[in-house]
Amino acid sequence: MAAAAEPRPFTADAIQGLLRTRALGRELHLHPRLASTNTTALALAASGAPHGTVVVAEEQTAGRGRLGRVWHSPAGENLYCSILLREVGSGAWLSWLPLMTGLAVLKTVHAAAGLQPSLKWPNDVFIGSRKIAGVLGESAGLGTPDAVVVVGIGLNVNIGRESFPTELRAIATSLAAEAGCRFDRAELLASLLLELEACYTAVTPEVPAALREEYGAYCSTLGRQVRVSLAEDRTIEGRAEAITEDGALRVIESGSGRALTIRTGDILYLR
Ligand code: BT5
Repeated sequence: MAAAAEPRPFTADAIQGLLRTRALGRELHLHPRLASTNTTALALAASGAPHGTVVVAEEQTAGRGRLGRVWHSPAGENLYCSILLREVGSGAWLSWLPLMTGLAVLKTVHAAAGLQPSLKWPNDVFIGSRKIAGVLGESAGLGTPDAVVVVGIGLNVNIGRESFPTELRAIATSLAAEAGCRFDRAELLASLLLELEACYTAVTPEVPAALREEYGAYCSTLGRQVRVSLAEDRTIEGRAEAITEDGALRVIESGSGRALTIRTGDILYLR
């Protein structure tokens, strides 16, 4: 469906003309260049922007990953967007939000290009052993009536594999690199927002078992031998066994056989 040279310009009007969502993207800001769409979305949240506001940039000069890492964000080729959510649940809703976001990105990539992506817990989207998309969730005022969550998504769309910087060339990919053709970013973003809205609505107020199972079916982490980097340079190794009801990863530690519940950590696949 979206596998064509960009037939339409990537503008706010073009994106909104394709939208079929209730709230997501009804207010949409598209900038030629931003430091980080997450930063701009958090600032908009502080000045009262409504639920569902979407911030998009053609280029990011300080695109952020987790833990201070950098998200490579060159101009004109990819999607960098942040979604501001005010209809924020608590507990399991919050902890499943990043996982559901990864699932929505995976479904969008699959529908657009017929590719078979997988999820690396909690929310990285991979094609084979290469990362095609990442998610960064940030929040403000949780537990207050002004609670807001900003979900940032970086999806590599039309960037050629040779255009990645050397350190990413072997570990990153894009829709175009995998499918051999260019994609219409306006159409992709409209599809992504619809998929996200469906996922977010489905997990309110509880995360349905069917969605948890669907996530598990796509999650390449389960059953793997992994090394988990935790806070303060601590690591553990074991077998990733399950996703818990609140979205954490259960790992059976090698040697001790203890069941550990990982809520935040970096996962390395050992085999
Ligand atoms: C992530 O971090 O995967 C979250 C990335 C979120 C980016 C979006 S773009 C819109 C919004 N605004 C922002 O400022 N951020 C969000 P993490 O799991 O920490 O992965 C970062 C690592 O992925 C880096 O250290 C690189 O190894 C790799 N990486 C960086 N840029 C990449 C890219 N474009 N494609 C694939 N891998 C990349």
